[in-house]
Amino acid sequence: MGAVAGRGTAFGRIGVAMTETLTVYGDSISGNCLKVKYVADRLGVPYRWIETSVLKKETRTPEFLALNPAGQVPLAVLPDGRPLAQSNAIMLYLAESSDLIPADPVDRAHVFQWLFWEQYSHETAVAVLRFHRFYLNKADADLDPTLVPRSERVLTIMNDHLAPRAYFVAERLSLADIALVAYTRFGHQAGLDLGRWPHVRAWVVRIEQDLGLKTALPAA
Ligand SMILES: N[C@@H](CCC(=O)N[C@@H](CS)C(=O)NCC(=O)O)C(=O)O
Repeated sequence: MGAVAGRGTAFGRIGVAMTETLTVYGDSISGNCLKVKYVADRLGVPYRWIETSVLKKETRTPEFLALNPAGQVPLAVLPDGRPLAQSNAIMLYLAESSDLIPADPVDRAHVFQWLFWEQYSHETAVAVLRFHRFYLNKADADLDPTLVPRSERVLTIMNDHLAPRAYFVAERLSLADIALVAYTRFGHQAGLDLGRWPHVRAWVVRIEQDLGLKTALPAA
């Protein structure tokens, strides 16, 4: 594990007020962890990032399990010492009262709709496929045969949703875009060519620009 001071970019879009430093245990290869970083940076929330490697099993040490018995990153430790797990819960906490969560109740519920879908249907396909192919170097014959069709299906659902719009909800950047872009932007590492889903590809570039990220996508 290694600590790095987080660099909020002070966009002044009112996130959670932090008087003492927030600590984030995260692995930089993980989209779930990067979501938290993207939101904190966007909102200018200061944090200390403690790099915690999944591949080195640093989430399974007794010290880490004492903080999060689920043995998973991301994990935030709030300024008052309370731990908070689950990427989307951490994002919601950080973005409280900010423009990343719409004020309109239906728009807000639509953001939640996509956050739940991301965890249940998207992350369980695209992130797992990427991990098995790119990080575990599994041969196709050794993959769960449902992973590729499930990943293609979620990208098709996203592509259809994005065809007439620029953002997932209310035509502006929200937590729905940030949650969904985290693994989608690394789709090529899962063997998924985003050129097959052009609205998704264009949206990834748009969200990366909004977040001030250098594109992760290979040249078209
Ligand atoms: N639903 C959780 C998933 C967290 C998760 O799966 N974390 C992975 C890295 S992306 C992890 O820590 N794996 C280590 C392990 O299970 O040992 C979230 O969104 O935070």
